Amino acid sequence: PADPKNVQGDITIGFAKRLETAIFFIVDDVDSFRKQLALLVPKITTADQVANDKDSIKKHKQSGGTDLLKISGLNIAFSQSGLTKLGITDDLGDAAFKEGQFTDAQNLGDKGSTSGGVFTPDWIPTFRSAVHGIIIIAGDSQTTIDERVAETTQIIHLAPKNGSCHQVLRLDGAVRPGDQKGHEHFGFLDGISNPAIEKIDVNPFPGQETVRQGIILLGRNGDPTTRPAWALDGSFLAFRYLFQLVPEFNDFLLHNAIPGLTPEEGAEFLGARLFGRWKSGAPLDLAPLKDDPVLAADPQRNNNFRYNFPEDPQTQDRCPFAAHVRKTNPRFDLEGLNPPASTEARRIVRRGIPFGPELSAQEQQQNTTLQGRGLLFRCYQSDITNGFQFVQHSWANNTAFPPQKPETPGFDAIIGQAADPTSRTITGADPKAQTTALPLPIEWVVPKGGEYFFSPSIPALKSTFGK
Ligand code: N7H
Repeated sequence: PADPKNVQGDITIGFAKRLETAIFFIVDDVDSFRKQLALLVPKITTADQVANDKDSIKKHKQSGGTDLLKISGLNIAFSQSGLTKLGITDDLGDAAFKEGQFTDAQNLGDKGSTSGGVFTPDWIPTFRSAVHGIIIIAGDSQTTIDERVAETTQIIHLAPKNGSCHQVLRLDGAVRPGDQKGHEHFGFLDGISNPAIEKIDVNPFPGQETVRQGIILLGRNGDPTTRPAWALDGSFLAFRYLFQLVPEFNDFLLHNAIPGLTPEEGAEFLGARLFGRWKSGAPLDLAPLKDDPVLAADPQRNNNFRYNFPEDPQTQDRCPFAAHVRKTNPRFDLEGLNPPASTEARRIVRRGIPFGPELSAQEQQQNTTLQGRGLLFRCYQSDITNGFQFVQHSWANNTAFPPQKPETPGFDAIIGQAADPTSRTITGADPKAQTTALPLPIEWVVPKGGEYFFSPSIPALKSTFGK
């Protein structure tokens, strides 16, 4: 198994964070970049360190501490164009990584225009041309982030010009304020369900699937492909710059509120049906009719469900087939197939953070987004073609998934993308009218960029990347 001292900490454990900054860079001078990178490697936060940090936070809280401990994290990853620039020519064996996300955008369902047979997604300019790498800096406060950004910039000469590399974009994310902590901008609690990794997350919560290390780390047991030796204990990072149209989504919920309840309750219920969890995080499979905040807050119960209540697999009584969490992790839906299939190869570990301001009064009144907000989505896996790409393309965007159901499930209402965005529908939104296809008039999650990166192990950063 992997030594946690060798693995970058964002992958297997995930940074403790209140704020997070992503710096996208281009390498200018390969020789000096590799030298500077060698100096940065000792500063990179390993899985071992993140585990210790999280332990310290726990102990601090247990002993009554209410202030935030000063904690920070630093990780780095490279795109295929970055590897090429550095002269690293080995094929990492992942088709999606190799072609890059810009080339994959149409396949993912992103919108754009075609000219002369070439598709260009409606992304911000930075992601329409090459980005060589990403530096992720997490911290407890703006001061901590600023200090680490300054230190990193100085070590690797991340200069506007004449340096070894330069920054092309900086994106800042933050945990939302007050009682919205941990909730993303639509208001739903995120980060409840991630797979446990064998021999790393040794005490999984009930219902948490344990995957072999090679589902997340290259070269370990379960990795489907033979990789170059230096890729061992690295992981592919899929980054997506996802905007969310929050007032428009809320307006849709109110106008399509599930009947038989007050408009507010009907809207809340519809939102929960589209996600598969209530805003609190309580899963519909266990709390199908009303929210249960106690269940939501209980890690022993809030992930312990499989969509296999005796009456459930073939009805949408409890949870729509195409609810976001069911589409992206169908649990028993695949095991219950004839022949059964496994979800293991499709599991990803998610590490996102919201960006952008809270809703303004004006936006709420006008039901219109005036300021950009959304999710800096990241996930890790040993194979993007099997992981993120598959989940987005073949599950979320595929109306017939999960298969062999009495009604066509429809699109993942949250992230499913259609060639014609006005054509999306979902069945089962109203539990009393399960065959009715509810039109989803717009896509409320709008990708504006992204890239696929490879996050190398510490030994690889020392020997193959730095010098
Ligand atoms: Fe989703 N959200 O914050 O509202 N997601 N997601 N996601 N997502 C999940 O169970 C959300 C996106 C997965 O194991 C929850 O942890 C939003 C993409 C997977 O049962 C919530 C966006 C992809 C799971 C959200 C977004 C995924 C999951 C419930 C975009 C992959 C675990 C909390 C802006 C292609 C499912 C939880 C499981 C859960 C939200 C994007 C995948 C609330 C807003 C692009 C695998």
